[in-house]
Amino acid sequence: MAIREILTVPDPRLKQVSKPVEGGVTDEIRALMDDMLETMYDAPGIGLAAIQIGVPLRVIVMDLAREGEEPQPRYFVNPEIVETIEETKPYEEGCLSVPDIFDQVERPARCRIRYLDYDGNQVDEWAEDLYAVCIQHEMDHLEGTLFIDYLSRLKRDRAIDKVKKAKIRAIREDAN
Ligand code: GNR
Ligand code: NI
Repeated sequence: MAIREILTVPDPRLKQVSKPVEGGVTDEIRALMDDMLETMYDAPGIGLAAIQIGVPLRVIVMDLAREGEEPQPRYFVNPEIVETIEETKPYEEGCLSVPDIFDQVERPARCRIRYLDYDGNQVDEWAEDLYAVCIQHEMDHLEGTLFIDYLSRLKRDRAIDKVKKAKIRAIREDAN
């Protein structure tokens, strides 16, 4: 297992549409998911899409357990949202690819998802609460969409500028 570098805006790779995994959940895909989970825990974050470490495949990992709780790693290969309810809910979102920026995003409150798990078994289930927020946020990454794309252009441009400036500052401090 290895911790990989997380891409941040405005890296153009984050805008790519990720490709479906062909040939099922192989050991190679499991190794990718192991690296993603380790990278996510290290960050730390509650979800991670493969494109965030530069791999344009439809693979997601997640763990919604709170600090002190037993870890609950979840793995999603070729996930699809097959149904959503009309009711929407706002949630204060953040993203490891847009570090230290948080804002409200409104999304369907529940969605039904279908995916292959770590063992390659197909799962079909409803997601609600934080699970619904996070899976929709991660599915957006697979389409090259970030949560800041739902904000006004002014807010989005400011967010990207802040991340760019923080990166420059970090590099400077590293040199000292
Ligand atoms: O760690 C994360 N927290 C979070 C908080 C609210 C809504 C979505 C998320 S996902 C984010 C990790 C991430 O960037 N996943 O793509
Ligand atoms: Ni994200």
